[in-house]
Amino acid sequence: MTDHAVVPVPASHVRSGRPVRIDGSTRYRLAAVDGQASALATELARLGLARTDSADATVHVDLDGSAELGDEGYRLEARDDRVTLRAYRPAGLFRGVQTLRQLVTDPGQPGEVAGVEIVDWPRFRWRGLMLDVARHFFGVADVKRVIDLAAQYKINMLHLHLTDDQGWRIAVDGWPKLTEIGGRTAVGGGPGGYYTTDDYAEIVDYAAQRFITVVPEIDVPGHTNAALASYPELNCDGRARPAFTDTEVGFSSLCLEKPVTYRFLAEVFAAVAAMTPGAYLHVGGDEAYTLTAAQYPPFVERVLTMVADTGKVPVGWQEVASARLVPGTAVQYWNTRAGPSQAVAAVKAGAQVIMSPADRVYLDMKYDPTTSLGLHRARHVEVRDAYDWDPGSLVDGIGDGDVLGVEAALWTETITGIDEIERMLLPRLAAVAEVAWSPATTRDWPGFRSRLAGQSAHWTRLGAAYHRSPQVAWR
Ligand code: TNX
Repeated sequence: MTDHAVVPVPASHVRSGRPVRIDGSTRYRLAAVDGQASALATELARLGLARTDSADATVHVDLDGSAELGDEGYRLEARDDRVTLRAYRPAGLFRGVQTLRQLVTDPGQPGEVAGVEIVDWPRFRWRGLMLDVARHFFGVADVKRVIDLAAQYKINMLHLHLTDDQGWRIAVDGWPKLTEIGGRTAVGGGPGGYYTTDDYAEIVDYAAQRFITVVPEIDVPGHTNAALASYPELNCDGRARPAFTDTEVGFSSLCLEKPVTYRFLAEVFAAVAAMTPGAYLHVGGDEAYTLTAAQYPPFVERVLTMVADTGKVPVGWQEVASARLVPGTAVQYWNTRAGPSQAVAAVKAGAQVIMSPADRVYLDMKYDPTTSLGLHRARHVEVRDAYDWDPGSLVDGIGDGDVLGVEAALWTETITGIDEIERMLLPRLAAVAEVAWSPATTRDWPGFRSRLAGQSAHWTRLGAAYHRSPQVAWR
Protein backbone atom coordinates (compact mmCIF):
# COMPACT_ATOMS: atom_id res chain seq x y z
CA MET A 1 0.00 0.00 0.00
CA THR A 2 1.26 3.51 -0.73
CA ASP A 3 1.90 5.80 2.20
CA HIS A 4 -1.42 7.49 1.70
CA ALA A 5 -3.29 8.91 -1.23
CA VAL A 6 -4.77 12.09 0.17
CA VAL A 7 -5.39 15.00 -2.23
CA PRO A 8 -4.73 17.79 -1.36
CA VAL A 9 -1.74 16.50 0.58
CA PRO A 10 -2.06 17.46 4.28
CA ALA A 11 0.18 20.06 5.88
CA SER A 12 1.58 17.39 8.18
CA HIS A 13 1.08 13.66 8.36
CA VAL A 14 2.93 10.80 9.94
CA ARG A 15 2.24 7.14 9.66
CA SER A 16 1.29 5.75 13.06
CA GLY A 17 0.26 2.41 14.38
CA ARG A 18 -1.95 -0.29 12.94
CA PRO A 19 -4.78 0.48 10.55
CA VAL A 20 -8.27 0.69 12.02
CA ARG A 21 -10.76 -1.89 10.75
CA ILE A 22 -14.05 -0.65 9.34
CA ASP A 23 -17.06 -2.82 8.54
CA GLY A 24 -20.84 -2.82 8.52
CA SER A 25 -20.99 -2.61 12.30
CA THR A 26 -18.61 0.35 12.66
CA ARG A 27 -20.24 3.38 14.21
CA TYR A 28 -19.37 7.04 14.46
CA ARG A 29 -20.19 9.59 17.12
CA LEU A 30 -20.76 13.19 16.07
CA ALA A 31 -20.77 15.38 19.15
CA ALA A 32 -21.07 19.08 19.87
CA VAL A 33 -22.05 20.00 16.32
CA ASP A 34 -25.49 21.35 15.80
CA GLY A 35 -27.19 23.03 12.88
CA GLN A 36 -24.64 22.27 10.20
CA ALA A 37 -24.28 18.59 10.97
CA SER A 38 -26.47 17.12 8.26
CA ALA A 39 -23.93 17.22 5.41
CA LEU A 40 -21.30 15.85 7.79
CA ALA A 41 -23.60 13.00 8.74
CA THR A 42 -24.32 12.33 5.05
CA GLU A 43 -20.61 12.13 4.30
CA LEU A 44 -19.97 9.76 7.20
CA ALA A 45 -22.89 7.57 6.17
CA ARG A 46 -21.39 7.31 2.69
CA LEU A 47 -18.33 5.73 4.26
CA GLY A 48 -20.63 2.96 5.48
CA LEU A 49 -20.67 4.17 9.08
CA ALA A 50 -23.77 4.25 11.28
CA ARG A 51 -24.35 6.97 13.83
CA THR A 52 -24.40 6.41 17.56
CA ASP A 53 -24.40 8.55 20.67
CA SER A 54 -22.45 5.97 22.58
CA ALA A 55 -18.87 6.63 23.68
CA ASP A 56 -17.73 3.22 22.42
CA ALA A 57 -17.99 4.32 18.79
CA THR A 58 -14.94 3.64 16.59
CA VAL A 59 -14.98 7.02 14.85
CA HIS A 60 -15.19 10.16 17.00
CA VAL A 61 -15.97 13.48 15.34
CA ASP A 62 -15.93 16.47 17.63
CA LEU A 63 -15.24 20.18 17.95
CA ASP A 64 -12.30 20.90 20.22
CA GLY A 65 -12.29 24.59 21.05
CA SER A 66 -8.74 25.13 19.82
CA ALA A 67 -8.52 27.96 17.27
CA GLU A 68 -4.89 27.22 16.45
CA LEU A 69 -5.60 25.61 13.05
CA GLY A 70 -8.22 28.18 12.02
CA ASP A 71 -11.77 27.71 10.79
CA GLU A 72 -10.92 24.99 8.27
CA GLY A 73 -8.08 23.17 9.98
CA TYR A 74 -8.48 19.75 11.63
CA ARG A 75 -6.61 16.94 13.36
CA LEU A 76 -7.19 13.34 12.33
CA GLU A 77 -5.77 10.33 14.12
CA ALA A 78 -6.31 6.68 13.36
CA ARG A 79 -4.78 4.23 15.80
CA ASP A 80 -5.55 1.74 18.53
CA ASP A 81 -8.86 0.80 16.92
CA ARG A 82 -10.04 4.37 17.09
CA VAL A 83 -10.38 7.23 14.63
CA THR A 84 -10.53 10.74 16.07
CA LEU A 85 -11.35 13.82 14.03
CA ARG A 86 -11.29 17.19 15.77
CA ALA A 87 -11.59 20.76 14.58
CA TYR A 88 -12.35 24.22 15.84
CA ARG A 89 -15.32 24.68 13.49
CA PRO A 90 -17.75 22.43 11.61
CA ALA A 91 -16.01 23.55 8.40
CA GLY A 92 -12.81 21.97 9.68
CA LEU A 93 -14.64 18.73 10.48
CA PHE A 94 -16.08 18.71 6.97
CA ARG A 95 -12.62 19.16 5.43
CA GLY A 96 -11.32 16.41 7.70
CA VAL A 97 -14.07 14.01 6.66
CA GLN A 98 -12.92 14.47 3.04
CA THR A 99 -9.47 13.33 4.16
CA LEU A 100 -10.91 10.42 6.10
CA ARG A 101 -12.82 9.24 3.04
CA GLN A 102 -9.59 9.08 1.09
CA LEU A 103 -7.94 7.00 3.82
CA VAL A 104 -10.65 4.35 3.77
CA THR A 105 -9.66 1.48 1.52
CA ASP A 106 -13.02 1.02 -0.16
CA PRO A 107 -15.68 3.41 1.15
CA GLY A 108 -18.97 1.69 1.95
CA GLN A 109 -17.26 -1.74 2.05
CA PRO A 110 -15.48 -3.57 4.85
CA GLY A 111 -11.87 -2.44 4.94
CA GLU A 112 -9.57 -0.26 6.96
CA VAL A 113 -8.36 3.23 7.64
CA ALA A 114 -4.61 3.60 7.40
CA GLY A 115 -2.96 4.38 10.75
CA VAL A 116 -2.06 8.07 10.58
CA GLU A 117 -1.70 11.28 12.50
CA ILE A 118 -2.66 14.26 10.39
CA VAL A 119 -2.61 17.94 11.26
CA ASP A 120 -3.94 20.00 8.40
CA TRP A 121 -5.08 23.49 7.48
CA PRO A 122 -5.29 25.49 4.23
CA ARG A 123 -2.51 27.63 2.80
CA PHE A 124 -4.99 30.03 1.15
CA ARG A 125 -8.36 31.29 2.30
CA TRP A 126 -9.88 31.35 -1.20
CA ARG A 127 -9.83 28.02 -3.02
CA GLY A 128 -12.24 28.53 -5.81
CA LEU A 129 -13.84 27.12 -8.89
CA MET A 130 -15.56 29.37 -11.43
CA LEU A 131 -18.31 27.84 -13.52
CA ASP A 132 -19.60 29.72 -16.56
CA VAL A 133 -23.35 29.06 -16.64
CA ALA A 134 -23.88 31.87 -19.19
CA ARG A 135 -22.36 30.47 -22.40
CA HIS A 136 -24.21 27.24 -21.76
CA PHE A 137 -26.71 26.92 -18.96
CA PHE A 138 -26.40 24.24 -16.30
CA GLY A 139 -29.37 23.54 -14.04
CA VAL A 140 -29.48 23.07 -10.28
CA ALA A 141 -28.76 19.32 -10.42
CA ASP A 142 -25.63 19.85 -12.51
CA VAL A 143 -24.36 22.59 -10.24
CA LYS A 144 -24.91 20.33 -7.21
CA ARG A 145 -22.82 17.66 -8.89
CA VAL A 146 -20.04 20.18 -9.47
CA ILE A 147 -20.27 21.24 -5.82
CA ASP A 148 -19.90 17.61 -4.73
CA LEU A 149 -16.82 17.10 -6.90
CA ALA A 150 -15.25 20.33 -5.66
CA ALA A 151 -16.03 19.69 -2.00
CA GLN A 152 -14.00 16.48 -2.09
CA TYR A 153 -10.88 18.49 -2.77
CA LYS A 154 -11.62 21.10 -0.08
CA ILE A 155 -12.64 23.84 -2.54
CA ASN A 156 -14.47 26.52 -0.56
CA MET A 157 -15.62 29.10 -3.14
CA LEU A 158 -17.96 28.52 -6.09
CA HIS A 159 -17.91 31.51 -8.42
CA LEU A 160 -20.89 31.46 -10.79
CA HIS A 161 -20.46 33.51 -13.96
CA LEU A 162 -24.16 34.30 -14.22
CA THR A 163 -24.30 36.77 -17.09
CA ASP A 164 -22.62 37.18 -20.44
CA ASP A 165 -23.33 38.08 -24.05
CA GLN A 166 -25.03 34.76 -24.69
CA GLY A 167 -27.27 34.53 -21.65
CA TRP A 168 -28.59 36.09 -18.43
CA ARG A 169 -29.11 33.31 -15.88
CA ILE A 170 -30.52 34.88 -12.72
CA ALA A 171 -34.02 36.26 -12.08
CA VAL A 172 -34.07 39.87 -10.87
CA ASP A 173 -37.24 41.43 -9.47
CA GLY A 174 -38.44 44.36 -11.55
CA TRP A 175 -36.39 43.31 -14.61
CA PRO A 176 -38.29 40.22 -15.85
CA LYS A 177 -37.10 40.42 -19.46
CA LEU A 178 -33.54 39.69 -18.38
CA THR A 179 -34.55 36.07 -18.02
CA GLU A 180 -37.59 36.00 -20.35
CA ILE A 181 -35.46 37.23 -23.26
CA GLY A 182 -31.86 37.20 -22.08
CA GLY A 183 -32.23 33.80 -20.42
CA ARG A 184 -33.47 32.03 -23.54
CA THR A 185 -30.26 31.88 -25.52
CA ALA A 186 -26.92 30.09 -25.35
CA VAL A 187 -23.85 29.50 -27.48
CA GLY A 188 -24.88 27.63 -30.61
CA GLY A 189 -28.52 28.67 -30.29
CA GLY A 190 -29.62 26.19 -27.62
CA PRO A 191 -32.56 26.84 -25.29
CA GLY A 192 -30.59 28.48 -22.47
CA GLY A 193 -32.26 28.68 -19.09
CA TYR A 194 -31.98 30.58 -15.83
CA TYR A 195 -32.23 30.23 -12.06
CA THR A 196 -35.33 31.43 -10.26
CA THR A 197 -34.75 32.96 -6.84
CA ASP A 198 -35.68 29.59 -5.31
CA ASP A 199 -33.32 27.67 -7.61
CA TYR A 200 -30.52 29.97 -6.65
CA ALA A 201 -31.29 29.65 -2.94
CA GLU A 202 -31.18 25.86 -3.37
CA ILE A 203 -27.68 26.08 -4.85
CA VAL A 204 -26.47 28.48 -2.15
CA ASP A 205 -27.85 26.21 0.55
CA TYR A 206 -26.41 23.02 -0.94
CA ALA A 207 -23.02 24.69 -1.20
CA ALA A 208 -23.23 26.06 2.36
CA GLN A 209 -23.91 22.55 3.69
CA ARG A 210 -20.51 21.68 2.23
CA PHE A 211 -18.92 24.87 3.56
CA ILE A 212 -18.66 26.36 0.09
CA THR A 213 -19.50 30.03 -0.44
CA VAL A 214 -21.21 31.00 -3.68
CA VAL A 215 -19.78 34.12 -5.33
CA PRO A 216 -22.19 35.52 -7.94
CA GLU A 217 -20.75 37.39 -10.92
CA ILE A 218 -22.68 40.03 -12.83
CA ASP A 219 -20.22 40.88 -15.59
CA VAL A 220 -20.24 44.59 -16.54
CA PRO A 221 -19.82 46.80 -18.50
CA GLY A 222 -18.79 44.38 -21.29
CA HIS A 223 -20.11 40.85 -21.80
CA THR A 224 -23.63 42.32 -21.55
CA ASN A 225 -25.32 41.55 -24.86
CA ALA A 226 -28.00 39.41 -23.19
CA ALA A 227 -29.08 42.40 -21.06
CA LEU A 228 -28.82 44.74 -24.04
CA ALA A 229 -31.07 42.39 -26.04
CA SER A 230 -33.62 42.28 -23.21
CA TYR A 231 -34.01 46.03 -22.53
CA PRO A 232 -33.71 48.54 -25.41
CA GLU A 233 -33.26 51.43 -22.95
CA LEU A 234 -29.93 50.02 -21.77
CA ASN A 235 -28.47 50.79 -25.22
CA CYS A 236 -27.23 54.29 -26.05
CA ASP A 237 -29.30 54.27 -29.25
CA GLY A 238 -32.37 52.93 -27.44
CA ARG A 239 -32.54 49.88 -29.71
CA ALA A 240 -32.41 46.33 -28.42
CA ARG A 241 -29.45 44.31 -29.65
CA PRO A 242 -30.10 41.03 -31.44
CA ALA A 243 -29.45 37.85 -29.47
CA PHE A 244 -25.85 36.64 -29.69
CA THR A 245 -25.03 32.92 -29.78
CA ASP A 246 -21.49 32.95 -31.16
CA THR A 247 -18.28 33.03 -29.10
CA GLU A 248 -16.45 36.30 -29.83
CA VAL A 249 -15.77 38.54 -26.85
CA GLY A 250 -15.36 42.24 -26.18
CA PHE A 251 -17.96 43.84 -28.49
CA SER A 252 -20.75 44.74 -26.07
CA SER A 253 -21.07 47.45 -23.42
CA LEU A 254 -23.69 49.01 -21.26
CA CYS A 255 -24.39 52.67 -22.09
CA LEU A 256 -22.29 54.63 -19.63
CA GLU A 257 -24.03 57.97 -20.26
CA LYS A 258 -27.56 56.94 -19.34
CA PRO A 259 -28.95 57.26 -15.80
CA VAL A 260 -31.06 54.13 -16.36
CA THR A 261 -27.85 52.10 -16.55
CA TYR A 262 -27.05 52.98 -12.95
CA ARG A 263 -30.58 52.34 -11.74
CA PHE A 264 -30.37 48.96 -13.47
CA LEU A 265 -27.04 48.17 -11.83
CA ALA A 266 -28.15 49.31 -8.38
CA GLU A 267 -31.25 47.12 -8.54
CA VAL A 268 -29.41 44.10 -9.92
CA PHE A 269 -26.60 44.33 -7.36
CA ALA A 270 -29.12 44.81 -4.53
CA ALA A 271 -31.10 41.77 -5.66
CA VAL A 272 -28.02 39.59 -6.06
CA ALA A 273 -26.55 40.78 -2.75
CA ALA A 274 -29.83 39.83 -1.07
CA MET A 275 -29.51 36.28 -2.46
CA THR A 276 -25.92 36.02 -1.24
CA PRO A 277 -25.03 35.14 2.34
CA GLY A 278 -21.33 35.15 1.35
CA ALA A 279 -19.20 38.26 1.63
CA TYR A 280 -18.28 38.69 -2.05
CA LEU A 281 -19.93 39.95 -5.22
CA HIS A 282 -18.03 39.80 -8.53
CA VAL A 283 -18.54 42.60 -11.06
CA GLY A 284 -16.59 41.13 -13.98
CA GLY A 285 -15.01 44.11 -15.71
CA ASP A 286 -13.11 42.04 -18.29
CA GLU A 287 -12.64 42.67 -21.99
CA ALA A 288 -14.64 45.91 -22.32
CA TYR A 289 -12.92 46.60 -25.62
CA THR A 290 -15.37 49.21 -26.93
CA LEU A 291 -14.64 51.64 -24.10
CA THR A 292 -11.81 54.16 -24.01
CA ALA A 293 -9.18 54.46 -21.30
CA ALA A 294 -11.04 57.58 -20.14
CA GLN A 295 -14.44 55.89 -19.92
CA TYR A 296 -13.65 52.61 -18.23
CA PRO A 297 -12.01 53.51 -14.88
CA PRO A 298 -14.69 55.95 -13.64
CA PHE A 299 -17.39 53.44 -14.50
CA VAL A 300 -15.62 50.69 -12.57
CA GLU A 301 -15.11 52.98 -9.58
CA ARG A 302 -18.82 53.70 -9.54
CA VAL A 303 -19.68 50.01 -9.78
CA LEU A 304 -17.26 48.98 -7.01
CA THR A 305 -18.79 51.64 -4.77
CA MET A 306 -22.30 50.42 -5.57
CA VAL A 307 -21.33 46.89 -4.58
CA ALA A 308 -19.66 48.09 -1.40
CA ASP A 309 -22.88 49.98 -0.62
CA THR A 310 -24.78 46.67 -0.70
CA GLY A 311 -22.46 45.48 2.09
CA LYS A 312 -20.53 43.08 -0.14
CA VAL A 313 -16.83 43.01 -0.92
CA PRO A 314 -16.30 43.62 -4.64
CA VAL A 315 -14.26 41.27 -6.82
CA GLY A 316 -13.25 42.03 -10.41
CA TRP A 317 -11.14 40.56 -13.20
CA GLN A 318 -7.65 42.06 -13.45
CA GLU A 319 -8.79 44.89 -15.76
CA VAL A 320 -10.50 46.66 -12.83
CA ALA A 321 -7.05 47.52 -11.48
CA SER A 322 -6.99 50.53 -13.83
CA ALA A 323 -9.65 52.09 -11.59
CA ARG A 324 -9.28 53.42 -8.04
CA LEU A 325 -10.18 50.38 -5.97
CA VAL A 326 -12.57 50.40 -3.06
CA PRO A 327 -10.59 49.15 -0.01
CA GLY A 328 -10.85 45.38 0.26
CA THR A 329 -11.50 44.78 -3.45
CA ALA A 330 -10.13 41.46 -4.65
CA VAL A 331 -8.62 41.38 -8.13
CA GLN A 332 -8.54 38.21 -10.19
CA TYR A 333 -5.43 37.72 -12.33
CA TRP A 334 -6.23 35.71 -15.44
CA ASN A 335 -4.74 37.04 -18.66
CA THR A 336 -1.29 35.53 -18.86
CA ARG A 337 -0.84 36.79 -22.42
CA ALA A 338 -1.39 40.40 -21.36
CA GLY A 339 0.84 39.70 -18.35
CA PRO A 340 0.58 40.50 -14.66
CA SER A 341 1.08 44.29 -14.68
CA GLN A 342 -2.54 45.00 -13.71
CA ALA A 343 -2.41 42.46 -10.90
CA VAL A 344 0.85 43.97 -9.64
CA ALA A 345 -0.70 47.44 -9.78
CA ALA A 346 -3.66 46.13 -7.77
CA VAL A 347 -1.31 44.83 -5.09
CA LYS A 348 0.53 48.17 -4.98
CA ALA A 349 -2.88 49.79 -4.44
CA GLY A 350 -3.47 47.50 -1.47
CA ALA A 351 -5.70 44.88 -3.09
CA GLN A 352 -5.39 41.14 -2.69
CA VAL A 353 -5.17 38.92 -5.74
CA ILE A 354 -6.99 35.76 -6.70
CA MET A 355 -4.67 33.73 -8.89
CA SER A 356 -6.33 32.34 -12.02
CA PRO A 357 -3.50 32.32 -14.55
CA ALA A 358 -5.10 31.11 -17.77
CA ASP A 359 -2.15 28.94 -18.81
CA ARG A 360 -2.42 27.00 -15.52
CA VAL A 361 -5.96 26.94 -14.24
CA TYR A 362 -8.28 27.64 -17.18
CA LEU A 363 -9.89 24.24 -17.24
CA ASP A 364 -11.71 24.98 -20.49
CA MET A 365 -8.35 24.68 -22.24
CA LYS A 366 -7.65 21.49 -24.14
CA TYR A 367 -5.38 19.03 -22.36
CA ASP A 368 -3.46 18.28 -25.54
CA PRO A 369 -4.01 18.35 -29.31
CA THR A 370 -6.23 15.26 -29.14
CA THR A 371 -8.77 16.78 -26.71
CA SER A 372 -12.00 17.30 -28.63
CA LEU A 373 -13.63 19.63 -26.09
CA GLY A 374 -12.40 22.98 -25.02
CA LEU A 375 -10.56 25.97 -26.38
CA HIS A 376 -6.96 26.29 -27.31
CA ARG A 377 -5.79 29.77 -26.56
CA ALA A 378 -2.28 30.34 -25.33
CA ARG A 379 -1.44 26.68 -24.91
CA HIS A 380 -2.67 23.32 -23.77
CA VAL A 381 -3.14 22.71 -20.06
CA GLU A 382 -2.25 19.18 -19.01
CA VAL A 383 -2.58 18.11 -15.39
CA ARG A 384 1.08 18.85 -14.68
CA ASP A 385 0.67 22.41 -16.00
CA ALA A 386 -2.26 22.91 -13.65
CA TYR A 387 -0.18 21.52 -10.77
CA ASP A 388 3.43 22.58 -11.14
CA TRP A 389 3.43 26.25 -10.19
CA ASP A 390 3.42 28.32 -7.03
CA PRO A 391 0.87 31.08 -6.41
CA GLY A 392 3.22 32.95 -4.05
CA SER A 393 6.11 33.21 -6.51
CA LEU A 394 4.49 33.08 -9.96
CA VAL A 395 4.60 36.84 -10.38
CA ASP A 396 7.40 39.20 -9.34
CA GLY A 397 5.91 41.69 -6.94
CA ILE A 398 3.11 39.38 -5.72
CA GLY A 399 4.03 37.37 -2.63
CA ASP A 400 2.13 34.92 -0.45
CA GLY A 401 0.64 37.69 1.68
CA ASP A 402 -0.82 39.41 -1.39
CA VAL A 403 -2.57 36.27 -2.57
CA LEU A 404 -6.10 35.80 -1.30
CA GLY A 405 -6.18 32.46 -3.05
CA VAL A 406 -6.41 30.44 -6.22
CA GLU A 407 -9.34 29.82 -8.51
CA ALA A 408 -9.79 27.39 -11.39
CA ALA A 409 -12.09 28.57 -14.19
CA LEU A 410 -14.33 26.56 -16.46
CA TRP A 411 -15.63 28.64 -19.35
CA THR A 412 -18.27 26.79 -21.29
CA GLU A 413 -18.27 27.94 -24.90
CA THR A 414 -17.67 24.32 -25.95
CA ILE A 415 -19.09 22.54 -22.90
CA THR A 416 -22.73 21.48 -23.02
CA GLY A 417 -23.30 18.71 -20.47
CA ILE A 418 -22.27 17.50 -17.03
CA ASP A 419 -20.18 14.63 -18.44
CA GLU A 420 -18.17 17.20 -20.40
CA ILE A 421 -17.79 19.35 -17.28
CA GLU A 422 -16.47 16.32 -15.40
CA ARG A 423 -13.99 15.44 -18.13
CA MET A 424 -12.56 18.97 -18.05
CA LEU A 425 -12.48 19.22 -14.24
CA LEU A 426 -11.02 15.78 -13.55
CA PRO A 427 -8.17 15.43 -12.91
CA ARG A 428 -7.14 19.10 -13.16
CA LEU A 429 -9.41 20.41 -10.41
CA ALA A 430 -7.66 18.10 -7.94
CA ALA A 431 -4.35 19.64 -9.03
CA VAL A 432 -5.51 23.23 -8.56
CA ALA A 433 -7.09 22.34 -5.22
CA GLU A 434 -3.75 21.02 -3.96
CA VAL A 435 -1.98 24.16 -5.18
CA ALA A 436 -4.47 26.21 -3.17
CA TRP A 437 -4.60 24.07 -0.01
CA SER A 438 -1.23 22.44 0.61
CA PRO A 439 1.92 24.16 1.85
CA ALA A 440 4.53 24.52 -0.91
CA THR A 441 6.96 22.45 1.17
CA THR A 442 4.76 19.34 1.38
CA ARG A 443 3.90 18.97 -2.26
CA ASP A 444 5.67 18.07 -5.47
CA TRP A 445 4.74 16.66 -8.85
CA PRO A 446 6.06 13.09 -8.37
CA GLY A 447 4.12 12.76 -5.11
CA PHE A 448 0.97 14.30 -6.52
CA ARG A 449 1.16 12.18 -9.64
CA SER A 450 1.19 8.99 -7.61
CA ARG A 451 -1.54 10.10 -5.18
CA LEU A 452 -3.68 11.27 -8.11
CA ALA A 453 -3.60 7.80 -9.62
CA GLY A 454 -5.47 6.61 -6.53
CA GLN A 455 -8.34 9.03 -7.16
CA SER A 456 -9.60 7.38 -10.31
CA ALA A 457 -11.21 4.48 -8.44
CA HIS A 458 -13.24 7.02 -6.58
CA TRP A 459 -14.31 8.86 -9.74
CA THR A 460 -15.32 5.55 -11.26
CA ARG A 461 -17.39 4.75 -8.16
CA LEU A 462 -19.13 8.12 -8.57
CA GLY A 463 -19.72 7.49 -12.26
CA ALA A 464 -17.73 10.62 -13.08
CA ALA A 465 -15.99 11.02 -16.43
CA TYR A 466 -12.32 12.01 -16.32
CA HIS A 467 -9.40 12.57 -18.65
CA ARG A 468 -6.97 9.66 -18.46
CA SER A 469 -3.95 11.89 -18.71
CA PRO A 470 -0.89 10.07 -20.09
CA GLN A 471 1.13 11.91 -17.44
CA VAL A 472 -0.33 9.66 -14.72
CA ALA A 473 0.10 5.89 -14.17
CA TRP A 474 -3.61 5.24 -13.55
CA ARG A 475 -4.42 2.04 -11.76
C1 TNX B 1 -11.52 35.02 -21.57
S1 TNX B 1 -11.23 35.12 -18.71
C2 TNX B 1 -12.69 35.44 -20.94
C3 TNX B 1 -13.92 34.69 -21.17
C4 TNX B 1 -13.74 33.54 -22.14
C5 TNX B 1 -12.42 32.84 -21.86
C6 TNX B 1 -12.16 31.61 -22.68
C7 TNX B 1 -12.11 36.28 -18.84
C8 TNX B 1 -12.18 37.16 -17.69
N1 TNX B 1 -12.74 36.44 -19.99
O1 TNX B 1 -14.91 35.56 -21.60
O2 TNX B 1 -14.79 32.66 -21.98
O3 TNX B 1 -11.36 33.75 -22.07
O4 TNX B 1 -11.04 30.91 -22.23
